[in-house]
Amino acid sequence: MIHDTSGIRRGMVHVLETGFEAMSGENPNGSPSIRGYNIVNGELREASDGGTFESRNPAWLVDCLGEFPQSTKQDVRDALHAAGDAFPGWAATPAPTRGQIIGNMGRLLMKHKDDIVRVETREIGKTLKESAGSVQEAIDTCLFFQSEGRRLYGQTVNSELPDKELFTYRRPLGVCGIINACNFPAAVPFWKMIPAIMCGNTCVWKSPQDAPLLSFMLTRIMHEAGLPNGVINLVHGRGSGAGQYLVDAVDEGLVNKISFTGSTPVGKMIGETCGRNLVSCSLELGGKNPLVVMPSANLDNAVEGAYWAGFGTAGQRCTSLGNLILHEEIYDEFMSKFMSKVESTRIGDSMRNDDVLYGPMLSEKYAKDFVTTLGICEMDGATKLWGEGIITEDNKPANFLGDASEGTYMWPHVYAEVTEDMRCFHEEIFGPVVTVVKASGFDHALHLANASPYGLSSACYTNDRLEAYRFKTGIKAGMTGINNSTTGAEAHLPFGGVKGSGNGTRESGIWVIESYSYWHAVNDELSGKLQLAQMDVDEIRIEKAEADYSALA
Ligand code: UN1
Repeated sequence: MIHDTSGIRRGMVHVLETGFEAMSGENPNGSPSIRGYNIVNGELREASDGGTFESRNPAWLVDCLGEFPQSTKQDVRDALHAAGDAFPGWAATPAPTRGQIIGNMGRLLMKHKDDIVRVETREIGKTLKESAGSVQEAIDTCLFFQSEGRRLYGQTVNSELPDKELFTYRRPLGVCGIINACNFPAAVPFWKMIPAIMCGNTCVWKSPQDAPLLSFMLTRIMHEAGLPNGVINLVHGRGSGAGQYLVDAVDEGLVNKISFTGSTPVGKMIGETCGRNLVSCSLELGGKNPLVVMPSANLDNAVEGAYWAGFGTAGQRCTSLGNLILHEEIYDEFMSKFMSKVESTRIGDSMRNDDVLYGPMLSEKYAKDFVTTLGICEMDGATKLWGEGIITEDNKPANFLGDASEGTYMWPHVYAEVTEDMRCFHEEIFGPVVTVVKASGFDHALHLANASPYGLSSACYTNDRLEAYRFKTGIKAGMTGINNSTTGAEAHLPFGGVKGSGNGTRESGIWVIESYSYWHAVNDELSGKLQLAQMDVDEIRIEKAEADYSALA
């Protein structure tokens, strides 16, 4: 249970008195309605210097979700010390018990799913349907790892010496620093923290600056599920402050693991810090995910997949479509079907409009960064087929619903005649834009699919089995869809990339356990004497074996 040691009310609704339902309702009066806190050792804490920042609904900027602590270096250190103090007790808790608490979290998430989904949509503007998908991914993760707590197997291994036993055990790493982007604010932190705590680690979670209320709700639910204090500690912050303090603490020896989802440049900086300290890190970074369409493909299906991969979530998934690579034979037919969908895209606030494909950008910052990066396509001289930047009341597509001045909405963008020598072919542009590249044949298409610096997700639409096989074996990527879009990983398959998309670690399923535990090899000598491995081993000589064999003949 979370204890209130804050003593602060300031006329706002107190987070522990607020039902989740109240958190999910919009509040268009412009001022924060909820006071949010860090949660350290099970206590509500404000920033040590009293600093705060606001969280606003990007679909309706007057709707302020609340005010949250702008954590200081000291706050992050306090959280790390709380996680360090909680570690021995949690590591000693039987893994099946840890799993049961995780299962309780999944069941509580199910109970509160509708409210959590509404908060996710309110805080980052994703459609209700997509928020429900993200929350379901967190639930699936809990239910998967509940039973992993009953496995967490080690091995018994035969010794080369008599009267001696060998074993392997999975051991927790210690204190994990968790940093995630806000686009999957329920699924991604749960991908990280649930296996981390299942293995017996404790965590300090720096919430994404654009989803502090949702992160607070999730941490509160984790405690209500029976999590002991100090196992998960939540710190908020806007800008690079709190996240950077967490990474800096690696140099001070306060962190045993960093798990990060975000941009490649930040991932590289974290990797360098961890590397010089020999601290393990999991890095899930950017992507420029290719989707190839070959002449044998079902074109309607391919158009559907490319459209969803490019513009679902307003293109703000790390698995979103980057380069659409079309075989020249189907180029015109594909593009005419694709463009008619793009031009009729329904965009708006999903809380107030049904059936929108996407809502606003995740926040004003994401909108600003998108517009800047989009400039690369223009500078490269790519041919713009559709898209006029920011949607305003005077500049909006036909199917924009609502009042554009209320939020941060973007047109869908399509740039054609993109070639391998252009920057926009290689750089991730996080938002609703697809760059279209023409291929002369399968080998050329595969070459293009491999030509960007990234290797996260990929897809190929074809009904030629040999082509599908050659794509699967020839593509360098962590994930591949055959006749499917680039997005949509499931919670029990390994998620992650190669090349510029990460350092080879994986999230999800049994594979992630490698990232949050180390193998401990133990030998138990029962003979009562010193037996030397390799040296005291009975030698079976070939000459003797040959002699024995000849005797038989
Ligand atoms: C991300 O964008 O960081 O596969 C995660 C997908 C989602 C997860 C995306 N299940 O698109």
